[in-house]
Amino acid sequence: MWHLYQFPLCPFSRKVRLLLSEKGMVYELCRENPWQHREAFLALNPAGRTPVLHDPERGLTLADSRAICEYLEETSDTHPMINGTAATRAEIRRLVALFDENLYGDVTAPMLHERMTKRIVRRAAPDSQVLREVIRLAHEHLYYIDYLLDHRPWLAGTTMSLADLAASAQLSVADYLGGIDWAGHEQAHAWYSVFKSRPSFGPLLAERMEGIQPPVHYADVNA
Ligand SMILES: N[C@@H](CCC(=O)N[C@@H](CS)C(=O)NCC(=O)O)C(=O)O
Repeated sequence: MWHLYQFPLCPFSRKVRLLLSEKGMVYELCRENPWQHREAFLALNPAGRTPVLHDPERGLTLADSRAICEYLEETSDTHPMINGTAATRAEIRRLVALFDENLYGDVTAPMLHERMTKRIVRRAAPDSQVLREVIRLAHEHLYYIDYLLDHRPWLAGTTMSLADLAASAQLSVADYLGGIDWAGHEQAHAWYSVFKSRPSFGPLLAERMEGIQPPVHYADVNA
């Protein structure tokens, strides 16, 4: 069976978890705090980052969420998430890169730093100026998601794809940490609400990072 090394607020692990669940694949969660630089974990992934997907029986180790998702797509026939014409597949990959890099860099990573790393690792208070700027940048990303959804039912086209999983994984972590103000983003909010109701999303919404409580709306599928 696959073992997924992750911690509850890692957005890249969330993307892999959503993909595994949407494909109906069974896996076991292994808690890993990458900031602890555990030797056995570094042996699996010298980059020291989550997620890592490991199959002990086959001695197979996959690291980096995009490499993992591509592997799962190539080796599983169920519920393809990088699908359609070559142009559609290129659009899916463009958006996955945009959400993994820009949405993460502008919003999720600074939120994680201010609200998780500072609290758990450094025992310092968040910087309110940084938090305000992150919420402003989150609005910019949500405007772009609104724009995409004005033109298509799903982010990359007519069907749900890895682009939707990548965006919702980042937004769910930012939302947990109080970085998302959904007001004025009807399209993005309606799309995200559909996601919150999917069976693949339920376990993510139910999980908590110790010492950090999400806002009340976070796990409410009607909010
Ligand atoms: N490009 C990588 C990014 C993974 C990543 O940045 N993971 C973070 C946790 S969300 C991490 O492990 N950071 C620890 C570190 O960079 O030392 C992926 O897609 O898997």
